[in-house]
Amino acid sequence: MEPLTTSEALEKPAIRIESHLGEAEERSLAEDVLDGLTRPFKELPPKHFYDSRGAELFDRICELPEYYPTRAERTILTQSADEIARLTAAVELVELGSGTAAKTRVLLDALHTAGTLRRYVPVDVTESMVRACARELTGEYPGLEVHGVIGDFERHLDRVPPATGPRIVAFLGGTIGNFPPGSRRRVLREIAHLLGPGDHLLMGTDLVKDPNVLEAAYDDAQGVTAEFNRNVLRVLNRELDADFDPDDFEHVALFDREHEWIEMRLRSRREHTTLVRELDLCVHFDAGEELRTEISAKFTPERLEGDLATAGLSLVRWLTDPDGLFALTLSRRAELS
Ligand code: SAH
Ligand code: AVI
Repeated sequence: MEPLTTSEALEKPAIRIESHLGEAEERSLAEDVLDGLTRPFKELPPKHFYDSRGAELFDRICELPEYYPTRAERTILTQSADEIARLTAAVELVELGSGTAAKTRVLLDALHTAGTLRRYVPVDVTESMVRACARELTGEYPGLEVHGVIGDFERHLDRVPPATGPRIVAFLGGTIGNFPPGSRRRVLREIAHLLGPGDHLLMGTDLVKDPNVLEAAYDDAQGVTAEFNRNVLRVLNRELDADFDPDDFEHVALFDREHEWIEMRLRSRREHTTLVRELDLCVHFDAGEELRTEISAKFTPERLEGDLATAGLSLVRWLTDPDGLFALTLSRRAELS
């Protein structure tokens, strides 16, 4: 059984927020930690980075000179938002992993100007982000309804409300790249099932480029990405009563040329054992042992089209920035086109 849904009308009737994170979410963290930290090669899924501190650190990453994806995607959106609004005639925008919805405003502006926009549906695991973004956007766009879904887009896509007209499902920032190839296929297939005949998926993906540029984007000079990476240990300390010392771990970011993805890891500076009290689990780290915390896949046009096709999606538009750093794709369910 899925956890109980708490649905509440907030201060403004235009806002509805539903939370699907409860005990099950705590269980998911516990299961991921138990599973991931007892493997021969230790690993944790990246969704646990994003408590409110992690979300703030991610926002700071987006402003860093080395982290080009946010700027490149914003450039594409600015160039193409009117065309996207015209092609989709969307009355609603569902956004997966919406965060602060900073770039989303470019799209909302275009849909608002086109006169079609009625509803925005942000879906994110970070509760504070969904609530703040609902408050801000209803203030910024008169008449806009916001139906926020606090949940995990790997488990709660069935909680996205039914469409009220043509819609765009946006999955921006390159977050699809944070899934390894097998899960990526599954997630894309599930997302494709949110699309009806008049709907479009708008997805951002980072492109393969010079490894030096890529590695700098994930290992910035100010050390913000390093703090973001170590933040997952603070989440474990708080949520599972663990006793990690984040300073025991060095931030590592490297481009895996074979798989064409960035890997972020935490490398233990010394041999030590950590206790995760909630799980009654002792975790031993050798000096130099690494824990993988994220992959961030970089795409070629061919690979991306292949992934879309496997999910039953057909490409409508391929959009990129003048430097060819990042891509936005607009696609539809092939069988419904
Ligand atoms: N779309 C924004 C934010 C990207 S950061 C942008 O382009 O800048 C990734 C976002 O996805 C974060 O807000 C994080 O909380 C959310 N997220 C990560 N894994 C998730 C999951 N499994 N379910 C729902 N949200 C998730
Ligand atoms: C959210 N995601 C697409 C970011 C990325 O680039 O893979 C997360 C991130 N990790 C380090 N910096 C940013």
